[in-house]
Amino acid sequence: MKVPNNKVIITVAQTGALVTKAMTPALPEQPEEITASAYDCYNEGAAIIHIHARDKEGKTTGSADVFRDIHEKIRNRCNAIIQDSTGGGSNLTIEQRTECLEAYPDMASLNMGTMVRTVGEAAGTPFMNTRPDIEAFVTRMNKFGVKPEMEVYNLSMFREVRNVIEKGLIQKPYCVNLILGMVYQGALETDPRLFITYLQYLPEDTYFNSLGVGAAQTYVATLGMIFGGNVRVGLEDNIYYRKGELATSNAQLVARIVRVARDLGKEPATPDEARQILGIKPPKARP
Ligand code: KMH
Ligand code: ZN
Repeated sequence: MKVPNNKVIITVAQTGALVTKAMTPALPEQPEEITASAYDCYNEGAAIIHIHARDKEGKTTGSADVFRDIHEKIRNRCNAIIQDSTGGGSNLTIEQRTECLEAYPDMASLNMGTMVRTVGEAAGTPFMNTRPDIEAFVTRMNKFGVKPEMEVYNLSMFREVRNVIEKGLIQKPYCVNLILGMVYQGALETDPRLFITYLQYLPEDTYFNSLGVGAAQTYVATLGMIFGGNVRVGLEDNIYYRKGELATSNAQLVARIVRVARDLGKEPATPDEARQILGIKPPKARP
């Protein structure tokens, strides 16, 4: 499904689980840093903030209290849509990965299959998302009124997308994030032919997001916009502005994709417009 009125919904993934301050000092880790960066990104045109939380030492945490703190701080500054990660990090159990839902985000990531990490500290560990896990995650999201964004890393994961739709576990319009380039975690490589193949497997009534990891970030986002989709950028997926030059902030990456969007004749959707397009209730309607 194409986003209406030549709009594009921009998600910024600011922190992630794998990037560290040693890799880039621009990484926001603590609630104050995440909030300040989110506000800058909102001002540049991001409508959705994808959130991973860290503890005081910078390690990935699933703590609902930390997520609650981040949500409150961001909601005090702006009305951006808050999307929590339930992917977590390799140190978190399945239960810990859904704790963030108790902090009532607007959306949450729903990873659509199991992969084995192949490089880095966590090499050899599985990123577990079995069918029963996925069904349990989405059931919990439904309980808290949280809209899932389905994270698809390869074509076999569409089987799980179909499964949650067929079982009525997920409501229209569906959101699917098409991921290319995270090869160490099972994603297809960055190749436009694979992106076009992805598009052919999307179920009806689905808005798609386009996510390229590493150097492919701007390229995949641009490709996605050409096909009428939404985009995700940010330091979680790519820490460079260009080859050999670190990005100075998440907002810098958002600003660049807004420029590309405008050159393609598109305007970034505001959070209210994005809520309307994706069928997400305003935060005031939440408990
Ligand atoms: N790391 C991204 C490629 C999640 O947090 O649950 C996908 C992601 C998933 O952001
Ligand atoms: Zn994430």
